[in-house]
Amino acid sequence: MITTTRPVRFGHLMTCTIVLCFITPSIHAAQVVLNDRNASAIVDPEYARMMTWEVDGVDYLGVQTFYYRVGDNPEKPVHQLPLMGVVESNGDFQPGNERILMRYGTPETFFITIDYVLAGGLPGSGASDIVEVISIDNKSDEPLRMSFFQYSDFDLTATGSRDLDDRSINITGGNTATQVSLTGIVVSETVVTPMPTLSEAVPYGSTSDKLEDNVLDNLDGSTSLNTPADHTWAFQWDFTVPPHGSFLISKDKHLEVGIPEPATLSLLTLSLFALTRRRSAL
Ligand SMILES: [Ca+2]
Ligand SMILES: [Ca+2]
Ligand SMILES: [Ca+2]
Repeated sequence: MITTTRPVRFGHLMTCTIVLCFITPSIHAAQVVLNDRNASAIVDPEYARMMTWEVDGVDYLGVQTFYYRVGDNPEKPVHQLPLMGVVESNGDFQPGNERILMRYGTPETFFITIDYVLAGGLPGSGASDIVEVISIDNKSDEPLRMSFFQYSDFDLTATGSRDLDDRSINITGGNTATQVSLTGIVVSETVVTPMPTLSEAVPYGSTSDKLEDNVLDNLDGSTSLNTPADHTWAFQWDFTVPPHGSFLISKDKHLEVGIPEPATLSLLTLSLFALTRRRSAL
């Protein structure tokens, strides 16, 4: 394992600390904590999953993770691919690393790179965002026919109960999932690009079972769930990546506990605007 810490200048604006960690598949990759203002999240590179998303000290996430399928093979968890590297970084004026990149795959076949950026709101505001960009890079000389799956199990409760606190999930426009708790907590996810091929909104267990059973499955196309239960949702993309080409998925998740204050929305908008400018400059 090679670990380096070095300062990097972003023009005249800020100093960014980047921690690079190149990993061989047999080496354990430690969990990473992201922090920004009122929010924190624990990411587990070894299992390609986000395990917690705390806003003002309360965790609302069961798990978010990813699966892939090549051709007509059964879908597999992304973490079964070799973990090629983890990059944590602090690229703003707020304490703590708010960004992590995780890369899986092999240089001879393909890479799947997951890029998370956490944006918190003011303390006590109850609001936070996570921006995700997933890149699938075909490193071979042949077209790569693939399906990619994102699975989310949010538990929107401050009580610790995960059974009946989710009131509804609705997927609208084919690309926006909105989950609401009995107490009015809202988490939403908009796929900026591209439009998913299929979605699924079902009680806990159904989607994870079909994605883990080593048999080819597609999501069922469901878009609504209005019975209180432990809810989950998932998106599926079917696509072909040309030789040495890339496929990019961009998403934003927003968590809202209570009524947003105008100042909170302004801060989040500024954070996301800065992120967009930073990405466009890379
Ligand atoms: Ca920071
Ligand atoms: Ca399956
Ligand atoms: Ca749930």
